[in-house]
Amino acid sequence: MTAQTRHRRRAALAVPTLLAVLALVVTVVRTPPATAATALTVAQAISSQTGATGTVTGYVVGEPTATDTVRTSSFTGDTALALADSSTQTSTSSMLYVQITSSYRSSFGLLTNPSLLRTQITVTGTLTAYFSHAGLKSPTAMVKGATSTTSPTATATATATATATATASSTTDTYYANALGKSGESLKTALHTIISTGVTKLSYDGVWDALKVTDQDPNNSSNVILIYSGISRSKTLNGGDTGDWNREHVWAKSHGDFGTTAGPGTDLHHLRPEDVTINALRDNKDFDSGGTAVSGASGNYTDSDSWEPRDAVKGDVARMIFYMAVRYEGDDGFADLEVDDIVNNGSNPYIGKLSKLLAWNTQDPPDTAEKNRNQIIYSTYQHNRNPFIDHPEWVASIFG
Ligand SMILES: [Ca+2]
Ligand SMILES: [Ca+2]
Ligand SMILES: [Ca+2]
Repeated sequence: MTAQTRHRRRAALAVPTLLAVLALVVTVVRTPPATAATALTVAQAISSQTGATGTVTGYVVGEPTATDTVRTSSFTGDTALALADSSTQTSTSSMLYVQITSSYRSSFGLLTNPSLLRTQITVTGTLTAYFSHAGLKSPTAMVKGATSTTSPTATATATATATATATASSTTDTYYANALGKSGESLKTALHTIISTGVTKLSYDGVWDALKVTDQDPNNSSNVILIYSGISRSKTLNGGDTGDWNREHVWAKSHGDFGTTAGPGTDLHHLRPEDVTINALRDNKDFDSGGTAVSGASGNYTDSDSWEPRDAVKGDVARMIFYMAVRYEGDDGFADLEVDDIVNNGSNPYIGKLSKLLAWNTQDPPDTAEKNRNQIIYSTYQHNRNPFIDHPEWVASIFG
């Protein structure tokens, strides 16, 4: 009965093509040293990590993602860039890592502006370590090109207000810089801010097309994989009839009553394709072990008050639930979603069962497909990440 039209949609992941931009070799004409507003070179900024304010001119040479790692293609975010005195510099020890705060990300983030690579910019901010590396944080001005200002901008003027901020671990990327070293409630608070900043909210219609990309079958680009049943089904069979797949809210809509307006009801981090009939069987049940085998969804079990997903997605489900609890804190017009250790939560803004979800997070760690999905949502759709896919150990710190 399936005479299906196959649309071959190639998921066009915008991988920035790096043309070998041969920068014109320009002799940098340096402003005479006597001029008050001369910007620092990158070398000078690296040797002036005093916590004072400084203005630096340099070439954008990549995106730092760890102390010793600077990406020059396939950028992952808009939160940091690396500057050097030479546009072709590859040694990280000759680079200054610049924090890009939210107001500058749309103009200076490399994910959004890959063509900035190898161009000259001028940045004013605090000369202090970023990522355990020579850096500039909390920029107060970022402009393209070399500055020619004659205003008496302070250059490395010693101030007594240098704040000693903790430096980031070399193993963690810039996206989580403000969460590093924290635990428990303060980690949750920091992550809430990070994953709620600069987010693009999809429409419920937009979710259809996004799921065809985020949940594409790796072995068949015409299909999506259904979360619970694990079945590969044609992308074109999205809809509401028997045999179609539709949009499963892993955090059931009724648990917080958020519906399908832009917000939690359209958040791709917990939306997955599922067969219409199986989706209805899961209904709004909490998660727990046990019950009888679900017909048509091998490895899943259910009873009157709970749903047990198949082993391969137990951890995925847990991390989606934990993401929702951190992302939605009641400060944006929607309910404060939280995890508790019971079933039968009904329409309360809670989902259980915490003890099971903690175990499932450990039992089924993130795999390549789950990480890839997180990256696509970040780079192409919502511009936020599920921290528990990147750092599953944070689950126990916050919820354990
Ligand atoms: Ca049960
Ligand atoms: Ca899994
Ligand atoms: Ca919450």
